[in-house]
Amino acid sequence: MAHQWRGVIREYADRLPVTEATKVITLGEGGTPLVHAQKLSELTGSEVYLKVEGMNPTGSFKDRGMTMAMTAAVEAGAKAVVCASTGNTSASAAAYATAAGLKCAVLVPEGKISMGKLSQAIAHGATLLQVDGNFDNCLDIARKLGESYPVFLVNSVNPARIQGQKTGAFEVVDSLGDAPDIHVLPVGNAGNISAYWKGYKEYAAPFETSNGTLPAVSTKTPTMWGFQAAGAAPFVAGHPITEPDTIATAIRIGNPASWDTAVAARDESGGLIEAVTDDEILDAHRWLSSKEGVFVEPGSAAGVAGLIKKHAAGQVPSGKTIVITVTGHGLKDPQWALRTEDGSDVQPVKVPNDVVTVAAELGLEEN
Ligand code: AN7
Repeated sequence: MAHQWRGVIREYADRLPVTEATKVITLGEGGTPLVHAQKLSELTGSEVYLKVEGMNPTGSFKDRGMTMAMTAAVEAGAKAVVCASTGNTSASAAAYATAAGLKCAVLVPEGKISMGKLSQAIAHGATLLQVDGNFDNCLDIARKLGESYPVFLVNSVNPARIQGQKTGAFEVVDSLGDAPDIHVLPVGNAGNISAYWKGYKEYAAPFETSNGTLPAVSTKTPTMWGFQAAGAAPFVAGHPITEPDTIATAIRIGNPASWDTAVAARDESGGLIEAVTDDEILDAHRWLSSKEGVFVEPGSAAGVAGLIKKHAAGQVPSGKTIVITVTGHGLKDPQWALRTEDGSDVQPVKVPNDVVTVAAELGLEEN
């Protein structure tokens, strides 16, 4: 009988801090496609797969963590939740708060979040405040609200978020039959690289549950490769960046909350966190849409940009299995597809309502 996916909490309940009695808040997140990237595989000589997280209910990987955070908020008896966001967290929080029947407040940097994400938060009825500051300033305020006011913080500094997001690694292993050799992803606030590493480590060792010990699922853990936008690359600088700047607004973050766990993921896995320029990000964005058939938002293309850059430097091994998490949907921020490589706007060709002219415009000759 066909299996109906039940969302990440029910699918992976024995590996998450929930019980049978937990009232689960879910929109059916997870179970996203692992797509074989044909052209990236040809380029590198490795088998490259894309974990397409734009297929989550609100169009980004944030839903994996938000189902856990909102479930925890309800369990704690919260009436309202708050988050800071570059856009995707606010979209996800607003949707899951609606499902939970909770009030939701979101703090976003003024003018620096995409229209798609803004409209999601509004559509789901969140109170959206545009702060005169960047994401890091928003997160400071959100943390203080969570500490001193009756609102529940659902940013990834809440450990429930990381618990939910680790299921991305479980799904990759469940799809491939083992862990990949390299896992690549964009890095912003650094929750996701921390969560994947946690998931991979848990799957590679026996796991203690309240009902006994689960055997290891994978034989190994991957090397973690993270990529930041060059103008917002604190891990590359080795210190926070006060004025982060990149067109990839999702990852325009200068002071990542999950600093230590991200550094641990990098170092324990023998991996790296490097930077890619905005031009490299936009080239990778175009590569994914025009060569692989996968439409992502610019920030999501940072991992692919990193792989292409490392390949050009002769640093990508062949004959390996490489997974890249592409974190959010292209429809979140569609304007970037409407620019040509020289930066001008794409102008759709206008034609009269006439088949002969349309055929001529398409270069077709009548049979
Ligand atoms: C598409 O929504 O931080 O390194 O507030 O939206 O786990 O932060 C989003 C981050 C990558 C970086 N790709 O992940 C927010 C927010 C997309 C994102 C990241 C984000 P982390």
